Amino acid sequence: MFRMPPREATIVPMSPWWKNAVVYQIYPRSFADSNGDGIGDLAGITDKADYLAQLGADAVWLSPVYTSPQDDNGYDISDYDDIDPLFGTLADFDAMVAALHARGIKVIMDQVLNHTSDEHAWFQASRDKASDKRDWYLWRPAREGFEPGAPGAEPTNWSSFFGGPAWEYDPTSGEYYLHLFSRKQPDLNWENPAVRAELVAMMRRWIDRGVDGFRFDVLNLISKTYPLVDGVADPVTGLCMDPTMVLEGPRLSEFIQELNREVGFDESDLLTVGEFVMATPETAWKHTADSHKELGMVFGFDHMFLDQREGGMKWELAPLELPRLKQALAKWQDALASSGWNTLFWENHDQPRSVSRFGDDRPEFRVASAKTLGTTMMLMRGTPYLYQGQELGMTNAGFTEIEQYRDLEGLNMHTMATGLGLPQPFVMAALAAKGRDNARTPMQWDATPTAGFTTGTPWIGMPGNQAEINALDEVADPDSVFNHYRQLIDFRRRSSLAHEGHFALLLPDDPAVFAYTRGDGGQAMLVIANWSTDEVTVSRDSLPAMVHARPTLGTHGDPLLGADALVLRPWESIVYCIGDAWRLDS
Ligand code: ISL
Ligand code: CA
Repeated sequence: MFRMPPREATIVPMSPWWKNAVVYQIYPRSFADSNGDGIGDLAGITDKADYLAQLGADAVWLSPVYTSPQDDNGYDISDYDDIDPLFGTLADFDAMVAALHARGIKVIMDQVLNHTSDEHAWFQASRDKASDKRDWYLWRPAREGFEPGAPGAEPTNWSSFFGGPAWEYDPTSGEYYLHLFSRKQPDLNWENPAVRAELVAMMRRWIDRGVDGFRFDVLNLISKTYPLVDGVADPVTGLCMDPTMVLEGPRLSEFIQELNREVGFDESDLLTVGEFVMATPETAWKHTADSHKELGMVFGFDHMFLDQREGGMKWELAPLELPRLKQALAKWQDALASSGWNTLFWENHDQPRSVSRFGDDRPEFRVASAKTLGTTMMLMRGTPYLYQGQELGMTNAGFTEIEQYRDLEGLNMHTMATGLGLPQPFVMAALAAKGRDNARTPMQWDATPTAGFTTGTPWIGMPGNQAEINALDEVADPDSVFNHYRQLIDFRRRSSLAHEGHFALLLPDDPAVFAYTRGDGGQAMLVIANWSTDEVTVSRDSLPAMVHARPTLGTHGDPLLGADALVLRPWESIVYCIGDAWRLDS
């Protein structure tokens, strides 16, 4: 009943390669453990290379595996040129790259350039006022009129992203250093050309080692606006919680263009993606339009802010309204329609599991909703990023006790909220819904007690549903979430519409249906998805004529298409195509 493009169908791929790619994000610590210490590692990834090829990943993005005290699970780097012993050695890294390259899978490294670990040799040297590294970080004296180290003496009133002041007092030199994240993540001073040159040289060494691209952590924080001044204080914390104080500084484009040129993004044909805190479609365009010579694409988070109180913190839960989600995504699709490029994602290592957050993880809806989230995302215009386990429909962790959590962001929030006297059930519910640990539970490879992730004790607990959700069973089951993603990836690879077709949102105000077209006229694709647990009826008048066509892909078998209406079952999604480059159903 479904019609996929024939195997031999070839399309002319768009250039550069990463516009056609599907990227699979690996959080190494939680992917596969090869030596039984309970922590995933590089040899574990190498062991799973066939699985990644079977899914159809074109590239993997590895969260940081560099030497690190692991205060923020590797986003605190103490040596950019080596592998943390937790994850293996440089030889293990080379073996992993070789195994992935042998299967046509490229390797994207995470680069944390805004800050280092406080245990990095640069920062250690920088603690000494006389050192030539002093200026590599942002050191400032106490606020005027305040005793250094006294309450309120921080140079500005900024909050760190992880809670508490963004300045740490260093008694030896009597000054403070800036850390927009944890106190073990001091911010580098990008105004200093020696810092920039060192980072460029380091990235070139990784390219020489064979890596194919970079994901840049919090890249829009690297250029600060000087002088550093107070912002409006939040009445509860007394700190300025407004990140716009530190975003998109005046030299941001200049710094990124310099990276592009000096690292050689184009010459080395790199995939480059910047994580942009609170990006707007306009800033995304600014930094990704071809002629601006900055980045391939950016991660924006507009669609990740819709299930929280508007203007509030991510912990302040609010129900998600589908029209707002559709409009948020469509806005990005439109803004980057003619130049610039989008990223497409529902998950990463900082976000809850999409099936629990946007879908419905109850047993009767989990598979259908996970598939429909996949259909909806994978056929928009841009480069899709799948996060490990998303292709299995993995769920949130289901933790109920604070002892089960590992992530410093969640633990800090818990301490702070408890200190403020907020009721425990309220705090625990926020953590259970939004905590970053939801995405960090071990990858579920099989139904055994440790899910085939380790022979030891996993570093973090698991949801306990590996009997129902695991790779071994899903690979074998043609109706699994895994095989739906595999089909979507396969279809996408062979459809020129999926790559290039113009995006248009249909039924923007419909509270349950997510529908859009790609392309126009004689060449078009319709994606129609029921994002609810009810059956919904969509009149044929409101849909393009191509609903006559035989569907290309779907989640529920033959569509329920009547003379006047298409009936969508709970979480059903269907894809129709006419006149795609492979010319079926025309
Ligand atoms: O998670 C977020 C969006 O909901 C933002 O807070 C933001 O994306 C995040 O805090 C920045 O994340 C990146 O840098 C952090 C690190 O902890 C994250 O894991 C990383 O993705 C500091 O390096
Ligand atoms: Ca290990």
